[in-house]
Formats: sequence, structure tokens, C-alpha cells
Amino acid sequence: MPKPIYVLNGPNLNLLGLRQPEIYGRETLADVADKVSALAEELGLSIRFHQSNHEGALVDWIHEARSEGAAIIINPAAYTHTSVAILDALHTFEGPVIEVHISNVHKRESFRHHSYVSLRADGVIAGFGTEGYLLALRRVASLVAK
Ligand code: DHK
Repeated sequence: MPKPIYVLNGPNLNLLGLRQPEIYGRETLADVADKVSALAEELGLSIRFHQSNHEGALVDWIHEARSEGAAIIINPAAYTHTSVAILDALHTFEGPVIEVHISNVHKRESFRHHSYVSLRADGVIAGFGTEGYLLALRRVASLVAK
């Protein structure tokens, strides 16, 4: 069995569907987890899907992925723009890393234009809504097959 793909979600994404739906849409994070799981099954992959409002929890899952994960798909949410700790943790991970943002962060406030995580990410998807997670998973599938 190949190692799972870690799909990590940062703060406030537990409120997806309720929080600013005009920006983030009406789907819940559970809906996203279901869609990602269904596609993973189709692609012959397994996933570990997590969300936390705490920076350290995200760092711990990244460390876990060092030995247990084949790739990381991460929407660090607000930590994208602030977290050197998440960047440093991602630098310890050797597999592919894809950064996902539901909204087009470049169309929004200037503080959202900078991403620490992009200094490590192999690819960045922004503005495709929750479909971005599926696009990221397809990219990971082709990268881990190589
Ligand atoms: C989600 C958040 O919570 C914001 O803090 C980011 C990101 C954008 C998203 O688009 O998924 O700035």
C-alpha cells in the first residue's frame, strides 16, 4: 500500500460553508474531505485529512508525514502569511508539497499576497474554490507515480 497523502487545513477552515460564503463558498470541510477521498480512491491513493486552528498541530502533522506520508497538500489559511514555523517544518519534508487556497489571494488584501509556504511549495493553486484540492490531488498523483 503506498503511503497516504496528507491534506492539511489551517485555522478557521472548520467553519467552511458558514464563514464568508461569498469568498469561500457554501461547501463544508466535511464535503471537501468526502470529495478528496472519492478522488483519491479513483486514483488509487489514500489520504489523511486534518484541520486545526493551532499552528503547532499543523507542524506536528508535517513531522508525522516525514515518515508516513508520500506528499502534502496544505491550505495553511491565515498561517500562509505569517508562519515561519510551518515553512521550516515543510523544509524537513522530502516529498511533493502543494499549497492550496480556495480564494484568489492575489485579488484580496495585500497582506494575503505574500506566502511563506510558497518558498517550499512545488506548486500553488489559488482561486479555484474547493476544486483546488482536487486539482492538487491530481498533480500529486502524477508526481508520486514518477
Ligand atoms: C484561507 C484563509 O483562511 C485566509 O486566511 C487566506 C485562504 C486564504 C483560502 O483562500 O483558502 O488568506
